[in-house]
Amino acid sequence: MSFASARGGCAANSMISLFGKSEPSLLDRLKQSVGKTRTELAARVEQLLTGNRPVDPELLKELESALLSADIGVRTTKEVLAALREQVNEHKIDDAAALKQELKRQIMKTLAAPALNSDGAFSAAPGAGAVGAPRVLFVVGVNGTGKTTTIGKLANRLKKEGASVVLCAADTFRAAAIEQLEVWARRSGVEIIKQKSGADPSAVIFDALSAAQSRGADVVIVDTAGRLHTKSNLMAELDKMKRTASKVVPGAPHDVLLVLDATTGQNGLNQAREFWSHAGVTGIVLTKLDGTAKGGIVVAIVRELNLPIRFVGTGEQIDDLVPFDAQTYVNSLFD
Ligand SMILES: Nc1nc2c(ncn2[C@@H]2O[C@H](COP(=O)(O)OP(=O)(O)OP(=O)(O)O)[C@@H](O)[C@H]2O)c(=O)[nH]1
Ligand SMILES: [Mg+2]
Repeated sequence: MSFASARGGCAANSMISLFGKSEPSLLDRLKQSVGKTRTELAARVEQLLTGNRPVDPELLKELESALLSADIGVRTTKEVLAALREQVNEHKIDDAAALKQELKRQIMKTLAAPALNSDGAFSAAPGAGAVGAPRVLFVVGVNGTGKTTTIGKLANRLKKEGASVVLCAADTFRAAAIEQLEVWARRSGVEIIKQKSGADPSAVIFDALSAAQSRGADVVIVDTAGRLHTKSNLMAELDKMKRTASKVVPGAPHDVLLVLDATTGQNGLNQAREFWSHAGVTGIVLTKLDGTAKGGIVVAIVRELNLPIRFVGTGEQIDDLVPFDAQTYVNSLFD
């Protein structure tokens, strides 16, 4: 069966495995990428929980400050601590090992929430677009978070899984943005649709989706210009781009991935909030996790925005993109 006749089905399979939880070697890399956070957070927790210290209010207070400093977020930290205090008071936890187990369980519970959420707006289940139409993925975020790099990595993964991918160069604003995407298209061996720098991004999207549609492509990934979440005219532009996409491919975009730079910590939360309300973000890619001790932001994003983390960027190379897995993340932080 050719790709053309398999499209829809092929895209669905690719996306499912992309968003799935396989690839043990990649999971190991997730562990590696949270190394700095682990050193910061787990070392402090470890210090607190060894040496037969009694599990008392003072210890819980210190644990609270360790969680806050890893950017797990005020709200999540409060909730986790309240749950721990309750269990301590009820004498269900009386030693450090039990406390650590419960801490992991509570964080895991928070991270698992969006996956369990039946609200379609948030669960963003990776189904395919209509059979016969390409699945359309928008990649959005503020300047320099790693959007284009992530697109290159993602295109490479999808291509390897047998999908035919078209990249859409809808960042017509930043100098050399189109050339940068072209380099990634060449590296991963996928097609790119572009216009001149300065062109209307919606016009490029129209072209790219029409071309992808007529060529029977499985997936179109749209690179968008970096924009500040506080600039309402730029957020409105995103909306126009989405409307254009849906005119060519009904239901598009099927996914809107927000790329957040993990090193920006809590500011990422504000960005995510604005992009969610203006651009209908369906999932997060958290980049540069390799460069931060604030990897706890993962928990804050999921808890406060109820958005799933789809991928984690673990470096600048083409293979440095790991499907996010909550259990592995928690284990890698504390084990
Ligand atoms: N360490 C590390 N660096 C990354 C990662 N992802 C992207 N980068 C780097 O971040 C820088 C910016 O990446 P781009 O992909 O150009 O970011 P962008 O969001 O497309 O930028 P604009 O289009 O200008 O808004 C580059 O130097 C990338 O190599 C990652 O996961 N880890
Ligand atoms: Mg870019």
